[in-house]
Amino acid sequence: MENEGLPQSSVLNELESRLSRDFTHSSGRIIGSMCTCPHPLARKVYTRFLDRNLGDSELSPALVKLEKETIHILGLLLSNPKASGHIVTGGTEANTLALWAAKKLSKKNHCEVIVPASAHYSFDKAADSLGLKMVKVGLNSRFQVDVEAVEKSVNSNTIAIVGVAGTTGLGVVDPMSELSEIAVEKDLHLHVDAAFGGFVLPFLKELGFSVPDFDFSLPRVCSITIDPHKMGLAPIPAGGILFRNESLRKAVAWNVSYLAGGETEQATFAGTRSGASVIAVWALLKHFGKESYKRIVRSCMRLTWKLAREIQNINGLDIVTEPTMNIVGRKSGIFDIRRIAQELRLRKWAVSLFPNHIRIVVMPHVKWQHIEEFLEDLKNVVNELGG
Ligand code: 0PR
Repeated sequence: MENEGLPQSSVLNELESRLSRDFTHSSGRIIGSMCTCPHPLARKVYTRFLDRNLGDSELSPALVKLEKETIHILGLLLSNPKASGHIVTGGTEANTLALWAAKKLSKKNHCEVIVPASAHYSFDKAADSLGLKMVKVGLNSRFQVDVEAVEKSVNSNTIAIVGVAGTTGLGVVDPMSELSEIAVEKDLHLHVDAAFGGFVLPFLKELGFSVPDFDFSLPRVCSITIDPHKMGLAPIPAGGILFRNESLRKAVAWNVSYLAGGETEQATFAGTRSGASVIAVWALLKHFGKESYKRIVRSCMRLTWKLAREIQNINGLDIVTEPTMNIVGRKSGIFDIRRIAQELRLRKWAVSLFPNHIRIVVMPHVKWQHIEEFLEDLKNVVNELGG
């Protein structure tokens, strides 16, 4: 640290110039990420209420009420007006809280959790930190978890099953109603990771597409992750954990007695936590209503289908599977997919590389003009590699 600080203007100038070299969502070049430009209203309320801390919740009863209303709206979206939960730092915290609750309520000594091979790496972190054994189960030909293998993996140590509604790699939805049947039969906690799909599937359904049941409408779905900072257009950090009822949430609640606002209860990993995040999510839910989210999902899906069709028209390339949501997996039986990704990155496209495919996520900041420019570069790369 310098002895004497710099003037604000020189700090700002330095930041502008250094950070301008990084990728931005608004450029349309980030096409492999699940984040997007936060909506202007969310930016406005976020900065306006930046000082609010939900960690000392008794200082802000109005804010606590706003969080409850936010969870109630999300609960209604996921077929459960009685859902209880919190806006947290992201999908990682939400998934970890869900498994923590399952572990605490199970009272078993050696806990195992059954997780699809396609699940996000946050479950590896959760299992490692909570001391759970993770049992990874393979996928069927449609990249969904193999339900029979899940059933066979259940044993006396199993405490929970995880299903994903919108996998990180391909946006696939696991056969949740079958997982629910197993969870009912074996008396297990079923956690649904809809970190991405939570803000897509309900609106796709309203748009008239056939969407499998994945939410609290299914028995034994005990918790759901749904992240506003993905398709909800909220500023980072804003994840969501919803429990089926208050007693599940209470399983991870901690009493803190000495705070400025008085005694409080925290059921999140973070102590001090952003009230501004909650306020921004509340503002967006109120401002957008279902209709605006439907419009956003519809326009992302239109571009996704167009992109999927165009990829199939390029010699040597194919899609991994028909897109369920606004994620396209691109593979090649001829070219080394790593080389393609490398060449695209040299052309300043931020694509995401999985072991066997390149993932494109058509977020709201991605417009058709970006997709066209991208396809042009992709064709050039394939021509060059094809030689
Ligand atoms: N569950 C699923 C299904 C996810 O896809 C993700 C993250 C998580 C949980 C964890 O969420 P948090 O990252 O909020 O803790 N999915 C994105 C991914 O791994 C996160 C991301 C977003 C990564 C933007 C990069 C990026 O530029 O791809």
